[in-house]
Amino acid sequence: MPASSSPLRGSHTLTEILSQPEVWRSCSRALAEDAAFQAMREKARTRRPWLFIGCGTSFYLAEAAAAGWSQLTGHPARALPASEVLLFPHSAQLAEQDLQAVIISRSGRTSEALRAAELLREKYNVATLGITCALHSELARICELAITLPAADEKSMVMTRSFSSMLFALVQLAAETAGVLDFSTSLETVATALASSIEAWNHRLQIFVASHAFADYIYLGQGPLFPIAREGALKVTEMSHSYAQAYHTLEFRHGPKSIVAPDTCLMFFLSESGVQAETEVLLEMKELGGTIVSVCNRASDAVRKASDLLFELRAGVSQPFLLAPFIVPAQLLGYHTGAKKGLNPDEPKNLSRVVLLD
Ligand code: F1P
Repeated sequence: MPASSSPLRGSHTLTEILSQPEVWRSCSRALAEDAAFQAMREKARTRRPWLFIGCGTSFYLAEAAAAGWSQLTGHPARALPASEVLLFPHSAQLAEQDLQAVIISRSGRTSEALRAAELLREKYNVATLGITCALHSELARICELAITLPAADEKSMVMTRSFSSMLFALVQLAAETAGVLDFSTSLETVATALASSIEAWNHRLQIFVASHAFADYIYLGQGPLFPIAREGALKVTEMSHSYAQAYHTLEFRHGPKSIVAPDTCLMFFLSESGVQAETEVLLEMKELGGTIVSVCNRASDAVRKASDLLFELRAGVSQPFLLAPFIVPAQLLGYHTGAKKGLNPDEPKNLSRVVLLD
């Protein structure tokens, strides 16, 4: 990046996207020394079910964290937007005994998230864990315990490394609580795999975006990858003001596939356990003329042949460790599509870094 006085439009976002492998490593090291994280690891052994809560990107993070939590611990976990906890507390089932709430907020200031934390703690006497990137945050003041990841904080209004780093922190808590595997070895495997690919991924996406014009962006994922698909759609919407939708992969056949055309960009997040059924949808959409972008750990020949653009991580880790790295191609697609339109991905139109309500 040229050392000019004013940063290039959108440079914060790109720098923060490319910094993820190193930031994941430093966050994980910091958590090993973090008193709140260690205290939560002890408490977590007896707490269930788990309710993950957030707004915007932090809500999709909550959904991915809940899926990863259940996969790693075998314990029940679910996710809700903070607004649902506030507006429909009864259907949020907050009176469950030993319920553990996790409130996620990069800024630690989002009004809905703070109000949900207060309601859970004061009215429903629910255990509250806050997770944020902001030091000395309001959220940390309200919650019983709070994990803070300042290394993952961002200058960009758009959440990228904060999303993936806070997700990895919750995967680390789940893995260490369940004692199922050596978290740091798996994290190092993923960080090394991405670090060796991310510059090439960035270059290939820049060329792909420059040589295509899309009318619609579709993101498809099943199970724990559905929230990743939702976050992918939000990234291209925030950074390039494009119209995007996310679906469970097999659900896309039940109506939405009517829009597929060559100017439809379909990004598939392929899971390890459902890949055969997901690939059948991918091949069908290729037949219908869609432009296919595939994100997976290792591609089959059929996926490799049918993909217009393919991202393989090639890391020997279990599914919960693939959630964070899989969002990177979607972050880069959103960034380069916004930059191509002459927009500033650091400061999307109509958005504020924090949604503050009176
Ligand atoms: C949540 C959020 C962001 C969004 C925008 C507004 O913020 O919705 O996801 O990109 O910046 O705020 P936070 O509660 O995680 O700080």
